[in-house]
Amino acid sequence: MTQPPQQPDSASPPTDTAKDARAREALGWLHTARFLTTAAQLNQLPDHTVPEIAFVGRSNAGKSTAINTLTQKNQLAYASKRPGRTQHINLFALGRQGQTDAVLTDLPGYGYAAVPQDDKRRWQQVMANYLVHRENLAGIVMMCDPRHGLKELDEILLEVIRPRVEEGMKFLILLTKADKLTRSDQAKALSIAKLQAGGGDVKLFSALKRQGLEDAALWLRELVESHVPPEAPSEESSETPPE
Ligand SMILES: Nc1nc2c(ncn2[C@@H]2O[C@H](COP(=O)(O)OP(=O)(O)OP(=O)(O)O)[C@@H](O)[C@H]2O)c(=O)[nH]1
Ligand SMILES: [Mg+2]
Repeated sequence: MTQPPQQPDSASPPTDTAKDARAREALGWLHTARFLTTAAQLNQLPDHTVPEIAFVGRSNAGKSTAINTLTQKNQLAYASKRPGRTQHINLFALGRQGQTDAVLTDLPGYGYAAVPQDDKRRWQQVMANYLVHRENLAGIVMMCDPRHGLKELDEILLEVIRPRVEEGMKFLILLTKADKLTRSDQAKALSIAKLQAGGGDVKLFSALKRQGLEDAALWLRELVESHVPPEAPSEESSETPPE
């Protein structure tokens, strides 16, 4: 006897959840990433109002690799086994149909011992100025290798951005290279980092295993969708209006 065609069971959970669809949309949006520009100092940064999201963290933490994985573009940001590879602020535009609706910035890592003291200081200053004063900075993703935990320079950076986070700027700690930890060490690292995050979110991430990819993509997408641009300066004409 032939079986009647199966009716969808309304009690069973949907196979394609709304979250999956949102994550696919977010990853598709990230895949529109293209190189925008590179800046050695702040006055070389483009003047735009779209929300910017900065990837910060110690040298070798995996910032450039995370950007490449999230955008599914292997050569976009320069990743390398040798620490200290990213030496400028690199900006990548996001948005469909050639429109830019957000920008990701890949910042040089800090804490790399082989960099001369003066260069280190100069960069720390540039970075602090960028994080504190960049008006359209809407979010910060701090990459941290959970095998080392948050180090002194990470803590200093958290202090630097604290006033902006208190004003509502979004902040995420991504625990990178999660593939190097066992499940139970991942869980431990997550709870420790949550205690240290001071109001920020914390997520596990592995570029190698693509772990946490969808969650990170959703975080970025939701940040951009909820971003309220800073008020534009009032357009007062220098000419006297007609009487
Ligand atoms: N196992 C593993 N290795 C990773 C992962 N992400 C990055 N790496 C490796 O870590 C090294 C450093 O990665 P980068 O992305 O260049 O690190 P970065 O933070 O951009 O470094 P700087 O530009 O020096 O600040 C590379 O050898 C990557 O292949 C990961 O999720 N898992
Ligand atoms: Mg890099």
